[in-house]
Amino acid sequence: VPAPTPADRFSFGLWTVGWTAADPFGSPTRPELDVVEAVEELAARGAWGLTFHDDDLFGFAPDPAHRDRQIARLRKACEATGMTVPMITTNLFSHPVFKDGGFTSNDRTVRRLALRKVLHNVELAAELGARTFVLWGGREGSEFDSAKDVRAALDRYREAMDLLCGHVLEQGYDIRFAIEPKPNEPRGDILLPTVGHALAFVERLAHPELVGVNPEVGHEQMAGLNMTHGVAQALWAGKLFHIDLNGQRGIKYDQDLVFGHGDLLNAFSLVDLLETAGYDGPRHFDYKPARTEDRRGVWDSAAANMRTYLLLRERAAAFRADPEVVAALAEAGVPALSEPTLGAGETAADLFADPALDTVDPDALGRRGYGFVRLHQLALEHLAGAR
Ligand code: GLT
Ligand code: MN
Ligand code: MN
Ligand code: MN
Repeated sequence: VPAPTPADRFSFGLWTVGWTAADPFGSPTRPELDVVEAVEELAARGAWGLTFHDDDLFGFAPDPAHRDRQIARLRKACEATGMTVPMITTNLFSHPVFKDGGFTSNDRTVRRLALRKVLHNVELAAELGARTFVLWGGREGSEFDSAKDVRAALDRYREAMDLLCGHVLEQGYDIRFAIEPKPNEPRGDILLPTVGHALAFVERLAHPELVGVNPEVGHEQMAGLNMTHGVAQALWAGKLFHIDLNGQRGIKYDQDLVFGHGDLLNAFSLVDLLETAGYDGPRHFDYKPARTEDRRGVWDSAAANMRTYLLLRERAAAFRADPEVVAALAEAGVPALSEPTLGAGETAADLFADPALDTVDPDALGRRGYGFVRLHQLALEHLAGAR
């Protein structure tokens, strides 16, 4: 497996390697990580980009001198290492003011504050040349059905998105927004809980072309969904603007494991999809180094994300190139699904009148085997290095 290089477009959130591992049950197990060290250590391991929330870099409501200093230090570290800032985002979830949400808080003043906080960071994204702006609405939701008018909340969410898009268009910024779905945690129920909900929401906006999705492996899997299917639908809709790669084991709290350390077969099919569908955006890791890890464990786990991706990329390419796999795919009818069901110009009347369909024996067709299990075993054997 080759070593990661910037051409692989691997990026990390400052909040990932920088997580001090405080959880709801315990205090931090690691010291704060400085942004310059994060850039240097990631660059040394072949990463391409660093992403961050406003609060990660300079805190909530920073004094302007501190904010400027932190931005300057980040810029300098990027210049020295060749690292980039491909995406930034805003924290609308940590401060108590956002406990009932940002864009969709029941309190109008909170909503106005949230919008202005995001606008400030959109300006910063433009300054730093970040082309994607992620919005994870972790606090947009409720625990109690009676406490949130969901239709009004969606009106306010749309109002916020329309303002942000209008601002970007007015200013001529080269920035697109990516909504990150999550079903729950920290709220009991979060609005836009899955890729599908987010895609449907985007179509109701004033500038749908500026808004896509940022699916996260673990978040789809927390909803019991197939990440590869969600990403495929986002690609189909032209809406995969960004992606959060990590690992999750089943329907439970958000684990943010290293990519591949959860559902490995689904990670395999996801890499296969990204690499064959022509996705050319960032491969962004949104994981948390386990609470048990010291500083060395942080960098080992960062490297593990990239190595796993490259390993899966290699295994997926071998799978595609194997003649037995090609034959099994054909037997399974996978390529045949790309053929349109109707002939050119065929109408419902033509279908009614098609004599070939009159002689088809549905019982015989129903006895056809598809060989899906053999095909999947071939995938597993490639994944396991047995072929
Ligand atoms: C937070 C969340 C992540 C989001 C980040 C972007 S913040 O850590 O759990 O999934 O991607 O806001
Ligand atoms: Mn997560
Ligand atoms: Mn998370
Ligand atoms: Mn994420």
